[in-house]
Amino acid sequence: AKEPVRVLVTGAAGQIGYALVPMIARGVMLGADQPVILHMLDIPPAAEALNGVKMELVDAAFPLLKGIVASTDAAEACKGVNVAVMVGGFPRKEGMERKDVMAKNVSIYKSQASALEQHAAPNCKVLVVANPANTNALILKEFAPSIPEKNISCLTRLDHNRALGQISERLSVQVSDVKNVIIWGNHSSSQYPDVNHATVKTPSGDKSVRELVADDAWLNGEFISTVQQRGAAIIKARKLSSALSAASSACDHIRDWVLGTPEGTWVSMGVYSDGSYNVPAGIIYSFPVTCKDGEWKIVQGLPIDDASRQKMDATAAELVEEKALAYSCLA
Ligand code: NAX
Repeated sequence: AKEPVRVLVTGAAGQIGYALVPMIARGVMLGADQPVILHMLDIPPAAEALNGVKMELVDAAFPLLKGIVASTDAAEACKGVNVAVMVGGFPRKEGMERKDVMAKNVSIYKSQASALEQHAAPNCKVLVVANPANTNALILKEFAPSIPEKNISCLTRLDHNRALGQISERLSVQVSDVKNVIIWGNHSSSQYPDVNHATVKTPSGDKSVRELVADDAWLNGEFISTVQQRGAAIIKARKLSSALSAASSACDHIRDWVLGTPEGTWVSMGVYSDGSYNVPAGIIYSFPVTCKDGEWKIVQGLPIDDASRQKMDATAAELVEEKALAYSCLA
């Protein structure tokens, strides 16, 4: 039998946490034959709610779930974790300045970086979900210097999956037959959902999404804005932000990272930029990646047209500015 993998979920008493922990306990993240021990962290005001989630996990009698650690102490929660999904953070509240929200999250991610660095298992893989996701991941990287930068990522897979969903709806094809969209940049409305390399599987082979849709105005306009604004549309409809789709996409992100992407398929991950595609180095930027043996690699050599270049640069500029804002909060 396989050794259990320890998976940390921070903000586990929140909305996404509530959707995510049962998925992990059912094997959606790491596979149906992989036992897990769930580590859940939240803050003291949420301790009682966290205990309620723990009770429900016990009640659900998940065969793969070999243990539960529920704690409001970061050191205890991080002990020996192999995978860390960072969902906890400080949300923007009405009337708050961007800088104030940034300052709160910078301080959370700085201290949780240290907790992970000191207590997580060697080679722990980290996924930051909490917003501002790219910049929280960058702060985590900066303050956990002994965690290799390749082990720190942020979630743009939800945006990637939203793009697949829109193409599938538009063409009335199975979402599983659509692949190789790209989310470039920030997990914010400046992101660039790129379909220029995306394809659909058809009986006569893979066909380009651009050719099949045959409506550049839609692909360059409404498609992009729908994906960029989808989070706001969900809030408007549900009066709550995306949770089940965020949780499911977080599972997709970790599963593909650990178990590998299928041959010929890439996914989008926010990773530490090495300057590929002339994206500034030193920011966490979403790129197309393939994964093998637990490691991601940026897909190289894709042709980039002028319109794409501009959008990729604009979202990079926003991340450079967020980085400066985050650093100003540290000063
Ligand atoms: P909730 O407010 O329901 O839950 C957040 C939880 O985090 C709460 O239980 C809170 O007590 C806890 N928390 C706060 N500070 C903490 C700390 N220092 N340590 C541990 N836990 C802490 O928010 P939810 O809807 O679950 O969203 C969580 C985060 O995901 C938000 O930042 C949200 O903006 C972000 N999202 C990111 C997405 C992405 O694709 N990257 C999409 C969905 C979501 O909007």
